Amino acid sequence: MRTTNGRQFVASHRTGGTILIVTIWVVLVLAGLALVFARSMRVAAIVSANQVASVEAEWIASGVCQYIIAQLAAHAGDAEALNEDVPWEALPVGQGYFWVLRSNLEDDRDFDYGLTDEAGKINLNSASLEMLLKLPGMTSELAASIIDWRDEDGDVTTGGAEDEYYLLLSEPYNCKNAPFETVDEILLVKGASEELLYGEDTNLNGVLDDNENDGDNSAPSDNRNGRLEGGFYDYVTVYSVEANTDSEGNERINLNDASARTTLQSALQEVVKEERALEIMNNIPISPSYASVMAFYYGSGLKIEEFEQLADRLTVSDEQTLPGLVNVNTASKEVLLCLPDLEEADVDAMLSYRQSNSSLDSVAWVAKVLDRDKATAIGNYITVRSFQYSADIICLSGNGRAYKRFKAVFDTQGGTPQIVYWKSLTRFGWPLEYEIVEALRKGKPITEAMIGMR
Ligand SMILES: [Ca+2]
Ligand SMILES: [Ca+2]
Ligand SMILES: [Ca+2]
Ligand SMILES: [Ca+2]
Repeated sequence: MRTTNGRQFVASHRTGGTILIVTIWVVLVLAGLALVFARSMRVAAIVSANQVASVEAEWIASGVCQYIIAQLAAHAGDAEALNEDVPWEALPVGQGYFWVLRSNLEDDRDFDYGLTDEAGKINLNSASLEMLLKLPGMTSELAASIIDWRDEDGDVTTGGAEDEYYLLLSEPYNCKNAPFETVDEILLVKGASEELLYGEDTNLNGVLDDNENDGDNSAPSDNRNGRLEGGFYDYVTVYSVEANTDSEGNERINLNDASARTTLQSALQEVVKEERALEIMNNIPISPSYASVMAFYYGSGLKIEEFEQLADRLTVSDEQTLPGLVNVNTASKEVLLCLPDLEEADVDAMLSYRQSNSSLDSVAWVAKVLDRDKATAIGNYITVRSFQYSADIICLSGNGRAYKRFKAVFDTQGGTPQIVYWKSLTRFGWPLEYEIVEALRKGKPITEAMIGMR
């Protein structure tokens, strides 16, 4: 019995031990599961918080569009006021913030904010081969291929490409043989690459970031020379176009239309005495064929003060719209250098004249700065008006957890500004100071120092 009892005791003792071990395991497994659930709930909570932040950033973007449309409507055609009178950085929307970033073409250490005037750029659809070739970083292969891409025919420009080239690619497609509809489309053209388009500025912020100045230590590969060699992305557009009317929307006088002679004479008489008007009319051939309004100025013997008052009302074309004219009041140095025959000294003279003179409301001022040959050479490529503006919109949620970045293009022709292009740029990364994101995540405010100079 004793033995049995002893055995029973040992057996029940063993059973108790087994139960205890099983219980411990169950508790351990349950505790583990609880931990796993807690963790996944925490992750889910973070994920949904991030999703909320992401949606918030998305909503800020639609608010920004309304802001831009309102500003464009309030400052119609006045690129200067849009830049100087309107704030574009760290503007609060709800809990979050937005910026409208633009490349600072004069200083690769500092950010610049505001809308970008598309008329201050070279239009891929109307620029000549010579003009394209003068873009920073452009190759002769790509320039020729741009011409072939947009022209209707299948004749290959030297170095260019038509169907024969594109149809032999591993993923073949046709040569477009029609105008560019977006700037990104250029990446389909022979000889084009993101390296040529964006240069060292791979996050498209116009600023030399650490990884853009460390050689091959981190992407992109760069020349580590302390300067940002960007591509030609900031200098090209496909959007610039204006109606061939004067600033008040009236039809212009076509100088090459012999039947418009009487209208021209009356227009002259509004500016000068009748006698002087007749004197000028005598200098105009019966069948005129002026290459540009600028050529008319030099051929007619008008004084520059007289021409200034008339230039906006004149044209040499019977086209309804004039695509791709470069706004000489807003274009960057690099863009002005692409205009026919212009050299650095000419462009510097234009920039300094532009800086010290306001209300340049016709292209006549160019004739005060350039000699006759040069002013005539660029005469048909220039304007002083802008109707299309692009915006690089950065939206950040109030808690700093999510941001969105978009490129948008607005067209103000015909009154209410319209969005004609919208694309996410979020993949290019957070382009501003990282301190901004860190501050918001800690619930601290954004300071001036984070927005301005690096
Ligand atoms: Ca073609
Ligand atoms: Ca950069
Ligand atoms: Ca690098
Ligand atoms: Ca560099």
